[in-house]
Amino acid sequence: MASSTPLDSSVTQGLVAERKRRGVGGSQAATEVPVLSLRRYFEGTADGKAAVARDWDEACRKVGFVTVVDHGVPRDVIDACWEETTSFFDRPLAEKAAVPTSSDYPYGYIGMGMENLQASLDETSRNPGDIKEMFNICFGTAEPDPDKPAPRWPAQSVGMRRAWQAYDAALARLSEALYAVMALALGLREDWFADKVNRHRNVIRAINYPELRTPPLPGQVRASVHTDYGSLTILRLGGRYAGGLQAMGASGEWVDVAPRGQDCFVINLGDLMARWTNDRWLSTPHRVVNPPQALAATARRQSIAYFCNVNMDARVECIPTCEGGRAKYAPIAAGEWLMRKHAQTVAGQLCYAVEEGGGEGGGADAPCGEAARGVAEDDAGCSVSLCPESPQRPLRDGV
Ligand SMILES: O=C(O)CCC(=O)C(=O)O
Repeated sequence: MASSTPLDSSVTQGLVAERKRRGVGGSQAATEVPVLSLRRYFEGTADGKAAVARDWDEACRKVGFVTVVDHGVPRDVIDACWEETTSFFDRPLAEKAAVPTSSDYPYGYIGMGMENLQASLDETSRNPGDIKEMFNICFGTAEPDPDKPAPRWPAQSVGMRRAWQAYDAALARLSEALYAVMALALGLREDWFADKVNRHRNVIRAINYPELRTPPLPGQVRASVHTDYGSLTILRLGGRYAGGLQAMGASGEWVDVAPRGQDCFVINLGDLMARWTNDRWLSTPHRVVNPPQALAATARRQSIAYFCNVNMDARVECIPTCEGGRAKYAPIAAGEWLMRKHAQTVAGQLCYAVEEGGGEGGGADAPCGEAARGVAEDDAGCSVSLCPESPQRPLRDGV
């Protein structure tokens, strides 16, 4: 367990109070994330499926996080995606940033310090941007979905495309199995979610947390406290230092979410699922804290989050078996909810300055100028400067 960092402690307290007000459950005693094998679900017997569904229900009521093993995703598919992702992040910043996230493309590259996840909980948050860079893709499904932008890739990415596509297909299959487990856990028909996710907008988000060669800004962490927005997140963790992910307990205490062995996924629920289930299941606040000082210079970390998002036009309203006499939330359209949350985290304080080949922060084209304080060097020798005190500044490339 770890204590709160100064800048997120007020957010943590606010979250605890707000969750109490909403009557959100959760176990005070949840000191670790349960491990769940999907083997009995895949074996296909009614008893086996029911047992998995029961354990899933308990984990989601008490913790909102579960570590899944025997998940059925082939190891070579995971490894290929993992390695292509590491190679992508090793490329020069200019190549990565050539496919930026933008108002008409909410995927693509998001650079160091450009996202402040805490702002999704508190729009007035002015804490420094998170110390990570990301690349996002949404493949969609075979169903017609004319509004969905086609995936955009960096140059020379044939291997990456192939590996990510295979990963997406395998994780989509895993998510289908998990939706079936969830339906059984909620006392619904096994295929209850099927027509709500047949045009899903699942997103692969690869995240690189580079080695920390200079001290972070006060309160700056790898990923600030947030809840996820969609239905569920399937996370693969690794790198030289895989630690740092923490889930918040009912009293605001932080519990380390340690990956168990090599072949598991950490799964957590998002806000949409909490609403859908009338808070029977938890969308648990979490964060990624910085590595211990002594390890920081070598503590590169990588994660690949698979965000499961339902059909954009799905109407999310209290699932009948979860009503318990009163639906707490008004119905919402899934897509609107998602885009509003996304916009909150990348608007506001975002800017960064880049000098190819190293150098001090605030180069010739640096939007931050002298104000830049946090400087990290990426593997390609670029200096990346974070300037949290320059809100509302336009991003590079007119984003
Ligand atoms: O990298 C991790 O371990 C967690 C990332 C995360 O929580 C997120 O991006 O929503």
